[in-house]
Amino acid sequence: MEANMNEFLEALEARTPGEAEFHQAVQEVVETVWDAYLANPKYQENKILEKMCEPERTIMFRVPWINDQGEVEINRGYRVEFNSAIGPYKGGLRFHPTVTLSVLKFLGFEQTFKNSLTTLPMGGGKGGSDFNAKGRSDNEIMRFCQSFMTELCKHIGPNTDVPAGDIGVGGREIGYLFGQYKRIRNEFTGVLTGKGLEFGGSLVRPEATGFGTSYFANHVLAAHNDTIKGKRVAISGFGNVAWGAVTKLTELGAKVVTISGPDGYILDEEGFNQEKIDYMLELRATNNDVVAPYAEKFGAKFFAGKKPWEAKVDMAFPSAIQNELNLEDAKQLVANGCKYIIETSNMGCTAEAVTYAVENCVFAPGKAANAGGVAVSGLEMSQNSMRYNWTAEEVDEKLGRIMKDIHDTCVKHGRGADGRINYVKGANVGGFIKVADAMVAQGHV
Ligand code: NDP
Ligand code: 8G0
Repeated sequence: MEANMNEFLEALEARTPGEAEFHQAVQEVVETVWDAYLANPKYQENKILEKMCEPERTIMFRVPWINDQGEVEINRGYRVEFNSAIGPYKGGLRFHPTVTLSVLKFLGFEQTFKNSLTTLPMGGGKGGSDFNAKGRSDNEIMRFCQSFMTELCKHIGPNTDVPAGDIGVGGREIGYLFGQYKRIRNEFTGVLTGKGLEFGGSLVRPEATGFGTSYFANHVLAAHNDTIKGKRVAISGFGNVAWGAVTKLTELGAKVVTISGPDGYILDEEGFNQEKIDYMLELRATNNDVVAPYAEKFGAKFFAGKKPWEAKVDMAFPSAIQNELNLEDAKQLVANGCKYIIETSNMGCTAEAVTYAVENCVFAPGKAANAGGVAVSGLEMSQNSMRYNWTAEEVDEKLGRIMKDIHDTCVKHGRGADGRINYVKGANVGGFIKVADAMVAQGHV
């Protein structure tokens, strides 16, 4: 069995050379679902895992645009339509200089299982560009978004593929992308999520990922007879997801002591309050890639070029970008008394860090912990289809229920004979079975 699994992974690597992030994401899933895969002969007859590892469609395109100096700039655009077995492709768009095909393939692959876990009918996809927004004017960002959508609009639609934001794509970019889609297609539909409230957005979507991860953390703590009250928390990043997590964790009684940016991290022993939380939004809107000004403004400490995992905390929430927490970081956290790592960025931890954390503390994987974002995107799609809006309380209540269901699924498939919950296995098996069964039912497509 072991030999077969290794052969499977070797064949995948040979077929997709150089796609390190994609291999990392696939390996984690394959290792944890292999028993479930072998247990059902239909999965093997239908080569379900092989199919799952090959995107249904990959679109790559040129994005030409004119900068404020009147020069032409060229970026590369992508949409990886990974799996539509249980619903239209759904997943964000990332604009960041680190974007490659491998990064978007890992994200689209993970998205398929995550979306399955949400209980909503959404397939998996991801897209984006290597565009770097740093130092760009608002007009440049609009022109870039318009050029990007001029091609993308041929491939998406409310019943086909529904993108949203991700790193570097927030409310402003979604507005420009939606405007261009509507202009070219002459259709007002729910083709994107994360829209402004005036044109079909859902209440609680901006908060959803950070709120959802906090609700998930609460269930993890309860399952370990523990409570969030008074917990010291390290968060990385200072974007949309970090903001939502700081807000809800603070409200639930935790003390968040760090946020971070590419320039280093902030240690604020006082914890956050509303003024500091509001300031995170201002910092992010500057497009300057720095958190250091927070330290000056609020008298906190700033550690240039360092990651927040050296701080002494009870819980860590990586919330920035993939592989931002490595084995050394995980060891340091655990040595300093950290009991919970709640992965909130996608693949925020390296494979070695995950293995170590699963054995030495409680580890929740991103595809379970951060699923609240895409879940509320699914609720935005439902509201758009109904041409009706739910209140913030209704959306938040549905989000809370979905996060509880995801936690229950993790426990169902992840609890071992010793009683410990392996959340990585639970999330992967739970997400896998639903997609696999749908694929078997739909034949060789
Ligand atoms: P944002 O663009 O709003 O924020 C990302 C933040 O991380 C930025 O502040 C970015 O700074 C910072 N960052 C990038 N690289 C580093 C680094 N090496 N160290 C520290 N900070 C860094 O994106 P989101 O908050 O939306 O996304 C954050 C993570 O959450 C991503 O992994 C995303 O895939 C995931 N996620 C997002 C969801 C959503 O609904 N938005 C849903 C589920 C998961 P800079 O831009 O200056 O590089
Ligand atoms: O709403 C979405 O489809 C979306 C946006 C950004 C990230 C994610 C994710 O689940 O990683 C989903």
